Amino acid sequence: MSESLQSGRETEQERDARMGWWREARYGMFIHFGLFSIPAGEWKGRDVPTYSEWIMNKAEIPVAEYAKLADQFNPVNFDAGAIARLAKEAGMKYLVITAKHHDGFAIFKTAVTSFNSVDSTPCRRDFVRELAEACANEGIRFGVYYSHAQDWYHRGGAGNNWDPTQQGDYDTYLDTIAIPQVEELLSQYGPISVLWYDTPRFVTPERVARFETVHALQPEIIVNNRLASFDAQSGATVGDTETPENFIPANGYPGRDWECCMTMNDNWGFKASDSNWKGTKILLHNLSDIVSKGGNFLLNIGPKADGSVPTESINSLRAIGTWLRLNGEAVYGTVAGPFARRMDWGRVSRLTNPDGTSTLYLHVWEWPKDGTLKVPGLRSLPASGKVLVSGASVASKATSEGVELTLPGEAADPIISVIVLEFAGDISIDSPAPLLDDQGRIVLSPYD
Ligand code: JFZ
Repeated sequence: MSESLQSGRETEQERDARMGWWREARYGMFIHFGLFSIPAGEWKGRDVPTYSEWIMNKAEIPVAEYAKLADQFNPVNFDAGAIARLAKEAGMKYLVITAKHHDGFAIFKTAVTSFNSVDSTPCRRDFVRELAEACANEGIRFGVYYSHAQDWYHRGGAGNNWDPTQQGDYDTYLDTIAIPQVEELLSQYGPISVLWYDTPRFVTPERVARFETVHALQPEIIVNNRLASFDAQSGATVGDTETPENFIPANGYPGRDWECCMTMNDNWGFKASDSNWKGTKILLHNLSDIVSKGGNFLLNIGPKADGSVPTESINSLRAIGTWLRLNGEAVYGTVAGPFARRMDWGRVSRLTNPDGTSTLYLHVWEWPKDGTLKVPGLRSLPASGKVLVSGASVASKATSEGVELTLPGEAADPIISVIVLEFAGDISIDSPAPLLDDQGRIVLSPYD
C-alpha cells in the first residue's frame, strides 16, 4: 500500500511483515514484452533513436497504424515455463512483467478493451496468466508492471500529443480503462506480489485514492513509488519502494526500501540494433553494489517478437545464478553494510542475526595481490573469518586504520570472492570523518 495513504492503517511491524519476503529476495526479473517487441526499435526501415517500447511515441505512429501490429502478434516461442525456470536458475526470487505499457496494449484478457493479446491477435493468448501460473509452479513471486497514466492508444490516456483521434477526457480514461484493468489484474490472476506502476502523469491525491481502493483486493501487495510522484497533502512519497532506474544511488535510500531496475543492454523492450550488452561482470558488480546499499536489483529481459529470450540475456542470467548458488548468503536477506565510504576493493553487505551476533560479507572485486585486505574504519575484531566458497580461514588483526585481513591463496571467483566475518556482537565502526588529510585536502580513493 502507499506509505502516505496507508499511514495509520499499517503499523511498522505490519509493514515489516509485508515487506519481509521482498527484503529477503533482493533480486528479481523485469520483463518488457508487448507489441513494441515486433518493430524492435525500427519503423519503416528507419532505426528510431529511443527506447524500443517508446517507438509509437517517438515515431509519432497514428493509433490506427500502430494497432495493425496486433494482427501479426504471434509469439510462438514465448515459453512462460522456461522463463520462470530461467528466473529461478538465475537466482531471482520475483518477476514483474509489463501487463500494459504506454502503448495501451494489454498482454492479458481484459473486458474493458479489445486491444489485448487475446481478442486482437492470432495467438489469442493471455501471457500474464501463463506467466503467473508458471511462476507459481516455480515458487517465484509474480508481479505486474502497469502504465496507469500514459496510454497512447485509448482516448484520454496521457502522453499522446500527435494523434488527434486519441484525445479525450483523462478521468474517463482512468475510470473506464486504467482502474478497471488494475482491478482485473488484482482479482483474476491469483496472488500478485508487486504492482509496478509507471510514469505518473496528472495523478492527484484524489486520483491516487481511486487506485488505492483497488489495492485492497491484494492487501499484502507491494506498490512502487510511481503511482504518483508525491502525496500533495502530506508531501510523503506515495508507495512502498523507491525505483532508481538504470543508476545506482551513491548511498541508496537509508531508511527506505528501494529497488534499482536496469536493462541488460540499453533498451527495456527488445531492440534489434542494440548489441551494447553490459555482460556478466558489470551486472554482478551492480548486484553487489546495490545490495551493499540495502537495495533490490530488478534486472530486465526484453523477449523478441517471437517470444524468445535473447541469448546474451540468458548467458548472463545463468552465470549470475551460478555465482549466487555459491555466494547467495551474501545477498539474500542482507542489509546495507555499515561503512559510510565504499571500500576500494569491493563492497560490504551485512546480517544482524537474531542471537545478537553480526555477520559482514566482504564482496571482494579486486583480490589483493599481496593477500592483505584492509578494512578501514572497522574497530571490532571478527571472532572468525573465512572465504565463503572454500571455507579457507582468514586471519585478522587490528591496525591504526581499522582491521587488516590476511587472505589465503588466490581469489575464489574471477569476478567477486566473498569473505565472511563473524562478530560476537554488534560491530563498531569509525564515524565517517571528513576525507581531509593533514594539509586539509579532500582525499578521495579512485572508487570515490
Ligand atoms: C519508464 C518507461 O517509460 C520505460 O519505457 C520503462 O518501462 C522504464 C522501466 O520506466 O521509463 C522512465 C521512467 C521515469 C523516468 C525515466 C524513464 N524518469 O523519471 O526520468
